Amino acid sequence: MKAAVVRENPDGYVDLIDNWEPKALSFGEALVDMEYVGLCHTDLHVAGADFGNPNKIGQRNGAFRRVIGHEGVGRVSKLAEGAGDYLKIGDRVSIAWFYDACGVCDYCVTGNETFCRKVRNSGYTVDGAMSQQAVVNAKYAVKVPEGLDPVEATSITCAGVTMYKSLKVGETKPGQWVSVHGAGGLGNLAVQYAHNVFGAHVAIIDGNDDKLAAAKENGAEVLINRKKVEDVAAEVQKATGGVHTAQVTAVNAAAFNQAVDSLRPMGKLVAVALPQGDMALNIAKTVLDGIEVRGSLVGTRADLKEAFQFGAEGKVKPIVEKVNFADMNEIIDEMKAGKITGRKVFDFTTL
Ligand code: 8ID
Ligand code: ZN
Repeated sequence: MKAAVVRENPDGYVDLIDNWEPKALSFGEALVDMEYVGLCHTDLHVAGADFGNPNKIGQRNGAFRRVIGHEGVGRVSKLAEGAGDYLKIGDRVSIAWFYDACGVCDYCVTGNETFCRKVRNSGYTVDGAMSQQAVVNAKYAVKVPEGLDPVEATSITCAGVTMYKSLKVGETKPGQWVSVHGAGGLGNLAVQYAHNVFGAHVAIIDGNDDKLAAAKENGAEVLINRKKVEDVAAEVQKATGGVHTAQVTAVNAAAFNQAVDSLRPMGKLVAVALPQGDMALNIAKTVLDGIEVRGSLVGTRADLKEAFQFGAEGKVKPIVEKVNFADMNEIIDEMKAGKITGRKVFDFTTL
């Protein structure tokens, strides 16, 4: 069957292969017939070995090649022993970056399971969703609610839950100002969750006017094209008086510095994007203004369930476009060039 795998010498692109087979099911696992899979910028990081070579992690034999993908939605087609307590045949489930964890460590039992030291990640440390079938751990595969479009659900599986969680991590309150640096797949959903779920005001920053226009339709009140202004942070400060929370989704270290300078005293920077490098943090400003910096990583099963529910209720509506599996490397190029508004979602139902 067809799958998109990381190249033998990872170069940021994928090989599309026809002869891939999912692993045999173990106790507690289920097989999923894939319907739709969105492409997240993290897939590009994985394919480029930005976090280490994924073909060498969890290696089973010499020919090992990792299947990418963690914005997957499909239907359960087979259950191993022990899986039927949690899923049944025909259930529509998601395949998210958070694949599973140990379930017993301090992180797992306190609702911080994504930080488990034994965590496994779809499309990185285990095979992901970009294949006609995929294996899930039935205890960990979050169901997609009835009433949520499966194509839209793919975007909530990573981009949506990530920003819903990071707005929680930023302790976003109604009426506060949130700046969203980067209006890509994550950024446009950050606008929707911030405005429609958390009741916040949103300032959005990107270099692409189409993405800013989409953000405006979704409720952003301050739009800043970073390529058309001299000082992004000064513009944010002028328009908002300084934001309470800055959400950084831009794959660009400079955006982190702009985000710090956009904060008001006691503001929180939430780091979400994963560019290579370090962020500069002026010590005096951090101390004198009581600045907080927090990292935020996807979401737990509970976060994803909640994030899906807001989608099912129509409070957030991902911007999605169905595309062909065969065009994946061209779409990777579009994402690298920052040309995608919302998400491109690969259609596995027509393969
Ligand atoms: O759990 C997590 N922390 C998590 C989850 C999912 C994704 C983290 N990520 C990471 C990805 O690995 C990636 O590094 O978040 C980052 C954004 O993912 P994405 O939204 O899927 O990428 P995208 O659709 O390509 O959007 C990136 C946007 O950043 C803009 C681009 O124009 C694009 O719209 N951008 C850039 I590049 N530099 C900018 C800047 N200086 C900028 N926008 C504002 N200021
Ligand atoms: Zn992702």
